Amino acid sequence: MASLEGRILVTGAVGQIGSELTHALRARYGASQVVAAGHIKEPSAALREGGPFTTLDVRDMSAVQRVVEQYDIEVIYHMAAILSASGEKQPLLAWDVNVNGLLNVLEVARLERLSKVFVPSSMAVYGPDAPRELAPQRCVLQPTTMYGISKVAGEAMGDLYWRRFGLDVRGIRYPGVVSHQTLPGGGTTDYAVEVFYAAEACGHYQCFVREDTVLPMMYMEDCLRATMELMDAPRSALRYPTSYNVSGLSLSMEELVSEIKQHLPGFSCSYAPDERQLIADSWPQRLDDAAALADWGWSPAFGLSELVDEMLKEICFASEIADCGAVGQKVEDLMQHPVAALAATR
Ligand code: AKB
Repeated sequence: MASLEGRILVTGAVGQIGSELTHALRARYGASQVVAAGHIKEPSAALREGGPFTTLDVRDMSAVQRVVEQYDIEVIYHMAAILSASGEKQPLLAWDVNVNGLLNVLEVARLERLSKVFVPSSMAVYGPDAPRELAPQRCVLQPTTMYGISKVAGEAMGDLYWRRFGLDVRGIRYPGVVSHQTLPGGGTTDYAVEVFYAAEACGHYQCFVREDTVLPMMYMEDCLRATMELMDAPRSALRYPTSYNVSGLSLSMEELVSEIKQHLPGFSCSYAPDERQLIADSWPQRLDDAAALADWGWSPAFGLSELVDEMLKEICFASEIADCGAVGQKVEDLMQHPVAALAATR
């Protein structure tokens, strides 16, 4: 088992990536070594009972400091954030959580002399003027969403804390992440997850972006591996420590639907684009991740058919063991989510 002197703190541990990252880190470092911090959303039993769990509002700097001292934290994975679609509805909240919350984490990490901080960025740092067909690692970043603006600020803050204080801050620009354990919430790329639950439970999905919308996506297993591989890499090898592009695959909704139909021939999808289409149209269709390959050996394992196979297998398995209740429950959760409700599955 890998070891660290202190413990790891995962903020946003009840979220889509945070929850699976917590499980992966607990498997690697030992359950008692990884503290999961959530805020409003209830944690699953596995998360709460699988190791230390605490409630934390990252906007409260003294609370962040208390948790870091109480649990003897050495490394933070700062996953707490407001995603793009929610951020457009509540831009001030998005700024407060994504920028002020991050500043609190960085400042506490500096004061408490932590060894590393992981700060996720996103393909949302690009705006409509960036090359859409293949967004380069480096270009002028002019996002048009509050979420994207907060992520550009986050990348720059991470760089500043390294240059000025020597704090080792690292980050990845995630594409849309597709997974089956914890639902995403409030993101633009959520449709690429919702479609699987709707396909299994109802045989139909009404999608909130057009069928020709192409965005970069990645399966959760690749996302977790990319995150841990970047954190393991020697700092001296990293030319863009806080902002690596990583790619998995790029696909249109049309392509995704046709791959799902290979498994579920009766599945149908209709399209009712809403305001999230504008966000999707402002993002690149593919990310150039040559720098991640060159600097720390990044290479994705999941293509479209592997991703669809795994998603349908896992969701189908969950529904079998829970007597068809689990998938229905996920669809109900989706319907209750204020943003996802706009794309109500039929
Ligand atoms: C979102 O859709 O907001 C996120 C992201 C791409 O950062 N999934």
